[in-house]
Amino acid sequence: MRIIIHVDLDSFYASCEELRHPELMGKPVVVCMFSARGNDSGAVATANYKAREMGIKSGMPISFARKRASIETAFLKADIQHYRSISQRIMLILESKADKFQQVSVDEAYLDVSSLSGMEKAVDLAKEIKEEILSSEKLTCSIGIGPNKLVSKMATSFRKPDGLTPVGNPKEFLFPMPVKKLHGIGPKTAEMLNEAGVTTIGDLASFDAGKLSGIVGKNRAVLLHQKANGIDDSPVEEKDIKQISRLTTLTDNSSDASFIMESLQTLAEDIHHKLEKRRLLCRTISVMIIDSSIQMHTKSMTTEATDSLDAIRTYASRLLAGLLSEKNVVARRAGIRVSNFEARKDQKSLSDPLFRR
Ligand code: DCP
Ligand code: MG
Repeated sequence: MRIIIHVDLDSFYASCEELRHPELMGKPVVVCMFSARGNDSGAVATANYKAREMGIKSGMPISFARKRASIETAFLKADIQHYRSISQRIMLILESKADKFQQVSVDEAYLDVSSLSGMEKAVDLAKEIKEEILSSEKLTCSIGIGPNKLVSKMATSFRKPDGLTPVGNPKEFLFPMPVKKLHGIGPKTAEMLNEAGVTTIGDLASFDAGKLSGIVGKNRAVLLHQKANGIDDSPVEEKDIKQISRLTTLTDNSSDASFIMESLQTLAEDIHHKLEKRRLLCRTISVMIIDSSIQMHTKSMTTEATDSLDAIRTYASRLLAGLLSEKNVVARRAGIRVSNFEARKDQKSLSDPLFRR
């Protein structure tokens, strides 16, 4: 049985803007993608929850949103690069918690955490993730947990913002919902199904296969039947990685190499395990320091290909000492990154599970 966690940040672009413009806190905020034509031509990228209460939402023309907005509503131009850099730091946190990790958009990712064996442990991990994102980036997210990607994503949408929804029994969770809530069913299909008497996902799950094929075509009918029954075998797909990074927040701000290195020990272990699991050797090792103004400082070295824990620790320690002596920085967060990978050339032996297969 798999356990999949789905994470989605709350009103992401708008929350990023609230953070750097504290005067916006508590006010409706609309982040816009203005088109080149100027004026109010363009679409709403997102709105914070306050602005959503007035019916403003993603994709809506900015001119529509202006008509619905109260006088105190702030309309801001989207700054994608800014959101992306925040997203990258959060994705690093998420990736470090998963057996397998797949980012699916700027603010959304799946984590396969099946090795945790048990929903309770997955819920604990989800709480830890929420706390870590809140303490390091001051952002909230919503999390869904289920046996597959479909159910975990629907669980995330179930309670937002700042939600945490574990689903142990997908049928019990899905069946009472209106059929239009099932991912992959657009308004048109929902309408046709409603006309055929299918109003809930439960109705769809037990709807006659022949009749369903008549409405949506044979291939889609099979897929929709599976989805309605909470079945989804699609894997969490890790992309080919270019680097592995781990970052941690220090218990105290510091410029003391041995104090910072203590925190880096577990990160080095994490990276070593990840390299082993992926059968990779790295040639470049970097140490990162983030100071209290979120400025990142790094120092790197390239060496013979390795996955050894000792080597990673030794190089990290050397790089850290070098970085601190070159720059007068006080670290708030610190991390290690390895890159420049090559595949491990294993001796095939009979005890090697890949060889046995
Ligand atoms: N986005 C966009 N245009 C859209 C939808 C989204 O530019 N039509 C951008 C802005 C969002 C970000 O992508 O902040 C993430 O999309 P989500 O669908 O997750 O929306 P939010 O994070 O804004 O809100 P929610 O709290 O519902 O997740
Ligand atoms: Mg979101």
